Amino acid sequence: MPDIALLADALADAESSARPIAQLSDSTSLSLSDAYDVQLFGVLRRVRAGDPVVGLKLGFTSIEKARQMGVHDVILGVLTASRDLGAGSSVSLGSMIHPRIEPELAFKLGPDVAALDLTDPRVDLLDHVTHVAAAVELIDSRYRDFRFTVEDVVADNTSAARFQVGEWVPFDTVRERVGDLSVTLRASGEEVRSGSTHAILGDPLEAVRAVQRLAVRYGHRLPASAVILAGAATAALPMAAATVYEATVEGVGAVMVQAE
Ligand code: OOG
Repeated sequence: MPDIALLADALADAESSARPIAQLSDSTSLSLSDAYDVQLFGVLRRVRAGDPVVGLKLGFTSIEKARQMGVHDVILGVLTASRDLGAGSSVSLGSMIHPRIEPELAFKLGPDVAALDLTDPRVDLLDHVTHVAAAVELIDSRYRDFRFTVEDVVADNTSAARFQVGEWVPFDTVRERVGDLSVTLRASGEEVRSGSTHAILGDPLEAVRAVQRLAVRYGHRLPASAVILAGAATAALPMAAATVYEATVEGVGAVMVQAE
């Protein structure tokens, strides 16, 4: 049996010191379920230290992204309050190891979702989506060279590092079109990534379904008014200092991050 606490400690230290470590799978045999245990252990410790869970995120929902990383499975990670950059905020790249940025679509769920029984087949999380927004996720693998197995990256909370969500718009106003909206990422004004929400599992509404399915499987809970990051719509972009990044989702909005 792997020592879950020890592995979670190694990842937490790598994150707080911004120094990468070797892949856990180099020295430990980890099942996917062990990896989710390591992830949850790390998250629960943060929660106990006063950093509450505010949402969940998916990884590898984009075919391009999955190809970039050489994996096939959709994975689930946890967003906590301290990783939310907040509106208009800047981020110091020195606090991370080798951050990359991804333009994403975010969903907001209703205040009642914490009480939902996600295992009940009559419960459809999509009925509880209230808003959508353009978002960016900053990912930062705690592993050397940004290389990992699926188990490694799950243990590392799916590389979650920071995120920022733009202005929320009511879900009803975009629901019919949400499956094919253009997504762009600009770096100091220059377009560096472009794609469509179609790249997110063929339809980002599938991401909400995937969150429900994986949350049930791995025992993740949804907080009230949870944010869901549906996963990247394009390949990730390595970040550079002194750069303003702006992600736009057609008909939804835009969100900006200033990297220092
Ligand atoms: C894993 C996280 C990927 C996404 O949107 O696909 C992710 C990684 O590539 O480090 O968040």
